[in-house]
Amino acid sequence: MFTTLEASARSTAGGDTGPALALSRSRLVDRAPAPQVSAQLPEMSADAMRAAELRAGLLKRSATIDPKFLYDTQGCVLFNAICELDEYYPTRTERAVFEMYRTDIASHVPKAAQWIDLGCGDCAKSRTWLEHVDASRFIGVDIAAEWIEQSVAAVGRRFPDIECLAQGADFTRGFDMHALLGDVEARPPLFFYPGSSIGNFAPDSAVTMLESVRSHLGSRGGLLVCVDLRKDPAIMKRAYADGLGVTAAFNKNVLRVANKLLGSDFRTENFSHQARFDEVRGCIEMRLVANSKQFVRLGGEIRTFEEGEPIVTEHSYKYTPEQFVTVLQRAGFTRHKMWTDPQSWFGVFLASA
Ligand code: AVI
Repeated sequence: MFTTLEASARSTAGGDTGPALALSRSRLVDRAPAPQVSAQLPEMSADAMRAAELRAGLLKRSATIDPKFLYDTQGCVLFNAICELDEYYPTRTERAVFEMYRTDIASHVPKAAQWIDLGCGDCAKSRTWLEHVDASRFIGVDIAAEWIEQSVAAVGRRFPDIECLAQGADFTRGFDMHALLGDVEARPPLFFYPGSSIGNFAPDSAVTMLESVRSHLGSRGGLLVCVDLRKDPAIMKRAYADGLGVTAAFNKNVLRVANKLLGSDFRTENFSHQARFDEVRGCIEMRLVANSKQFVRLGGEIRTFEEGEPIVTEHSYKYTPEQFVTVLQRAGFTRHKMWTDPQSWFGVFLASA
């Protein structure tokens, strides 16, 4: 859902975990048409909606926490630390593929592109691309609306000839950017979705999300999406169960997020981090498992967790190249090209309609 507020307007959610409701411009030469508001503003506050969603997941028979709750300020710091770990190969492998093939990949990006970074964060990855492609516009999209205003503004200072926009949005819920993008034949959109975050959607949801991207492309637009490829399960598993326990801290931090949002009384020391590779579904499943029987206060209710009972916090799907091409085809993409590293651990796909 994209919801638009004007330049200095802010989300009432506050903090970096709230569904983002802000649009700001760091450098906007012409006034862009306002993006369509695809849903009514909720009557509940953003925090109340998030709390309701979190609580509902925890009260299910098989408890779940949506992975977006992993990323409060502390969670973002821990995730950045994960990206530096030896065991967590995706970040450095993606970087290696980009470095190896940047010129070739850039040569396929249409001229005067609108470069749209989905989940832009500090915009560091996009910056390196903007030096190599002919972009007329940069749109940084992220749920952390307030944070990206600064990072998109910095892109504007570095690339003064590129019109820069920060768009706060939870694009994982579907989005409509048609009005914002304007004439996509004159300025073809290039959606950039790095970091293998597409793997955090189940395959059917990935198709839905990519269909939405595809509907914005016009005849010359494209999608540059990065995918963690299937490999030895031991290597994949180690990436989510590192020796220093950084991923465990990242996972357990979500219980602190719950305590803050719900006023619950989870004790992080009473849950253990677990990561396992599900061969059938082809994904890493990350969970928090109760070390002993737990009684947790959730608002007016007590949720009992039996010893060994898991709370599933994240799935990270790993694809073979053929499986991911099928996802692209189901989303309506007809052409694609893939670049990979020498071990074929990580795939960078450029796809178009
Ligand atoms: C953000 N996402 C692509 C990461 C992944 O690998 O699924 C999140 C993560 N979870 C644990 N480690 C990293």
